Amino acid sequence: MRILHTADWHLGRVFHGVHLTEDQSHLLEQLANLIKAEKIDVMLISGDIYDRSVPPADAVNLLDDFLSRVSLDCKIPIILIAGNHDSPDRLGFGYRLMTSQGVHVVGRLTPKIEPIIVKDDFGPVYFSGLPFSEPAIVRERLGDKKAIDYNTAMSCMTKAALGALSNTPKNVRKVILAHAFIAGCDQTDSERPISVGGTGAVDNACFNEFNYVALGHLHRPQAAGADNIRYAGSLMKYSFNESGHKKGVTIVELDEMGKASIETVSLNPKRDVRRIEGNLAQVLKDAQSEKYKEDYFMVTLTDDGALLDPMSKLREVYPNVLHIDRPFVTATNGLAGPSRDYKNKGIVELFDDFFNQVTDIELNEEQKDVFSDILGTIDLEGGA
Ligand SMILES: [Mn+2]
Repeated sequence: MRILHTADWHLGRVFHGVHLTEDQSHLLEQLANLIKAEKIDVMLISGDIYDRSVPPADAVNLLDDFLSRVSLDCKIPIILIAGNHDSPDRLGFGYRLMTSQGVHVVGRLTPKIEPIIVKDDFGPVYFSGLPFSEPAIVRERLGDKKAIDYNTAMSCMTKAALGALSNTPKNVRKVILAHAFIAGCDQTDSERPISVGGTGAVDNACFNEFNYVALGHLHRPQAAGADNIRYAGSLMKYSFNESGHKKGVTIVELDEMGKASIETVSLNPKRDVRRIEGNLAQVLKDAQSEKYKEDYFMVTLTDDGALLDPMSKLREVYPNVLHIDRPFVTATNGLAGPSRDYKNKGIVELFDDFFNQVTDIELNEEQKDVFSDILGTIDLEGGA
């Protein structure tokens, strides 16, 4: 059986003020073609389908178009679960109706975790979908008091999923979808922490009985302690710290014995997310040979002096510069006030103190002279 595993689409995401729906649509178009070309038998989406609990209409339309197209054209089952960004109830709207079309949406955690059965030439494969659920929800819905944190909550859910399979032969093939932070895995800047004030970490031992574990939540594609327990990673880069990631989807070939072979396939974004560094003049000059001008850029400017409207200058060559970082100009908030003896200091000395605070650089004698000269041309008393 050929399983396509993807996660963390975050449809409707806004990145530094830019709506990403067009970029996401471009990637889903490739994904739909890939499903056909790779003869995929079942598709899994492991949570964070939307970026917010109330997604914008464009994002809802995009998901609607994609699910309809893949379900009607390719006629393969699709299984999706809610992540910590999704509203379980809104995502789950109409799920009983869609199930008959092969689109299985698991929004809310239900007391019985019904498996979804997909057959191949070797027999059935049982898929269990665990929607993201806080420990209190797990205690309430599954009636299991042992769910006191995210780790024990996940154990309760996997136990319930296995319980629902108790009438099947012991070596039947099993796949599970979950949205969680597995201890020891790499985080990025674009995930919302699962738990406030705790780690929210889950031990992967609770997945031992499953042939493949399709995880969502972490945005870097990675194995979670074993080859068959994986994060597919996010659909695209959602922070500048992910500029070095290779985003895509995972294709899992599940053999007769339930052994999972993994292949990762990259997707080509409409606009990539890049970081460049240099002084303003150099960055503008290098832009002549830059092939990817339309990409989303973060520019780290190494200049230490004042720059007149660097954003406009950069956007003339890179229209999608979204963020400028000035590491050699320290933030102007949180300035320490003037020192105690400021009344005994001259204006040049006071400026030197201020300049030192915002740039970490001491004025040299030549700069002090220039400052004094300019000062001489200004009427500081404000007299008539
Ligand atoms: Mn996510």
